[in-house]
Amino acid sequence: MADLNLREIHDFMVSIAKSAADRITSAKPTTSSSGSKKNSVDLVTETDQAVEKLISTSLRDKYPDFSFMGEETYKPGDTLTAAPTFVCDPIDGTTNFVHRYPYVSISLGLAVDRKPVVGVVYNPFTQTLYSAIKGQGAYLNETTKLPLTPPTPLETLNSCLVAVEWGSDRSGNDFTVKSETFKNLAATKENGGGMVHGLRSFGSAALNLCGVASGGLDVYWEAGCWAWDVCAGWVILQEAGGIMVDANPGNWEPRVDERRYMAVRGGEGQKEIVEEFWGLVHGNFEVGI
Ligand code: LIP
Repeated sequence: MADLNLREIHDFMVSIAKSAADRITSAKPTTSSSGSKKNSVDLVTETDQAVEKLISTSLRDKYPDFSFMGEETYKPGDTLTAAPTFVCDPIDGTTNFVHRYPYVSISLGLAVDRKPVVGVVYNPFTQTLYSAIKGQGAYLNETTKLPLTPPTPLETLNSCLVAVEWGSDRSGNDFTVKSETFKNLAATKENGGGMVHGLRSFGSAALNLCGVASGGLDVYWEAGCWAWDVCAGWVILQEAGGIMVDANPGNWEPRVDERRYMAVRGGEGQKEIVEEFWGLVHGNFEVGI
C-alpha cells in the first residue's frame, strides 16, 4: 500500500461519484425497475446496473490493476482478496430510490489487504459528500471535519439514538434475532430493556455509517448487508473516531465481508456501550457464518 497515492485515488473516486449523480437524480425508477433479486423487497433497478457500469468502467480505465467488487455484478463465491479492490454499491438505498425518498447514496470504497482505506459516500439528491482516507481524517463535503461536534462520552444505551434496519429477510432465525432485539432495545429498563431514546431505519447502510461518523447517531446495528454497503462508510466511521464490531456478541474485529456489523460513534465509553448492546441481542445471526 505504501506506493499507492490514496489522495489521488480519493479525488478520482469523488469525481466519479459526482459524475454519476445525474444518472440517479434524473432516473424514473418506477418505470425502470428490472425485477427483484432474493424476494419482492430486495429491489434492483436498471439505474443501479447502469451506474455501476459507469463507475466500474471509469475505475478500470484509470486503475487497470485494481480489482472491482460491485453489488450488481457480484456472483456467489466471489471473495474480497488482499489486492487493492474498489468496493461499490452504485445506489445504496435502492428501496428509497424506487419510492423517490431522497435518502440514497453512491457508496464507493477502496480496500487494501481487505481493510477499507478510502471511502466516498455521496448523496446525489442532497449533494452531500462524506469521505475519508485512512490516517487523514473524515470530512463532510471535503471541508468540515467529522464528527461535526466534539464527541461527548457515551454513557448508557438509554441515552442513545440507534439506527437499525429490517433488511430484506422477513422470516427465519435472523428475522427473529432482529425483531426481538428491536423490542429489547426499546423496552424499559425495568423490563430488562435498553430504553434507547429511539430506533431509526433510514434505509441506507452507508448513510447510517456516516450518521454515526457525524455524531448524530450513536450506534448502528445491522446484519445481512454486504461489503459494498459498508466498505466506504467503515473508513469514514473509523477516521471520525468510531469503531466497527460484529452485530453478534463477542467479535471485536469483524471482516469487511462479515455481513454483521455494529458501528459506535467516537467518544469515551465505546467498549461499555458495545457490551451493553450485545447483552440485549436475542440469540445469534446466522448470516455470514
Ligand atoms: C441496502 C442497505 C440497507 C439494508 C438492506 C440493503 P441496497 O442496500 O443499505 O441498509 O438494510 O439490506 O443491503 O440494497 O439499497 O443497495
